[in-house]
Amino acid sequence: MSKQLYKVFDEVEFKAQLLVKYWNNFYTEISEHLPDTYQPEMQELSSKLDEALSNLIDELRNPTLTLATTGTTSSGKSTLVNLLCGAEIVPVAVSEMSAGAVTIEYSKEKSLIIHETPGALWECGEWRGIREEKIYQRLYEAMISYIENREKQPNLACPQSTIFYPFRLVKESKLELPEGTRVKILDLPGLAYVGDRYHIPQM
Ligand SMILES: Nc1nc2c(ncn2[C@@H]2O[C@H](COP(=O)(O)OP(=O)(O)O)[C@@H](O)[C@H]2O)c(=O)[nH]1
Ligand SMILES: [Mg+2]
Repeated sequence: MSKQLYKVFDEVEFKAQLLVKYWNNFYTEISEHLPDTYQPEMQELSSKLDEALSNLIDELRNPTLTLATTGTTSSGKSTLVNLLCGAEIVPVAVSEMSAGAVTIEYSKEKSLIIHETPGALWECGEWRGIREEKIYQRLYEAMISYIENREKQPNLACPQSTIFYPFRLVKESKLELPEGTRVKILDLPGLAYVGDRYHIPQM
């Protein structure tokens, strides 16, 4: 499977390199006939194409596999994410708990980033080498603070966090992902739907 995938990726990369080569040839040729005033625009086009090519090559060599949770509030999304991580790092609760998206990216080193968001009343920042309990605690505090204040402060944006963690899904799996694949798990907040009498958020 991963060999076939590599072949497709190699072909796409080859075609993209070819396109850049055609452009460069065309650019050299047309430059001789165009007045100097066109040069800055042509150079800008060239550098944008180079940038797009390097982004494409980066994505092809390090593709991202993203797993995201979806479901009603309190349906067990965060519990499942913790199971896949092999640690209690995202807050779990009987009532509505998850507020804002938590992205967990596979990494050998552990760290937590709580991003600066409009009106944030909780501590934002980056903590490297952070322990599991501290990750849980910081996320818990941010989420509770958001849930308690969102009515009073209508411009309050929900917390956005990224955890870097050596999670079980990759460490102990036999997924045989292509080398260089980035793996992300997204723990998304659920929404109580109309008629769902069991999962009504506590306002
Ligand atoms: N009985 C039972 N309870 C569960 C299960 N999964 C999660 N829970 C509980 O359901 C509640 C909500 O779980 P949580 O993962 O926070 O749900 P989320 O809102 O979808 O993220 C928590 O009290 C969990 O302990 C399960 O498989 N069985
Ligand atoms: Mg949750």
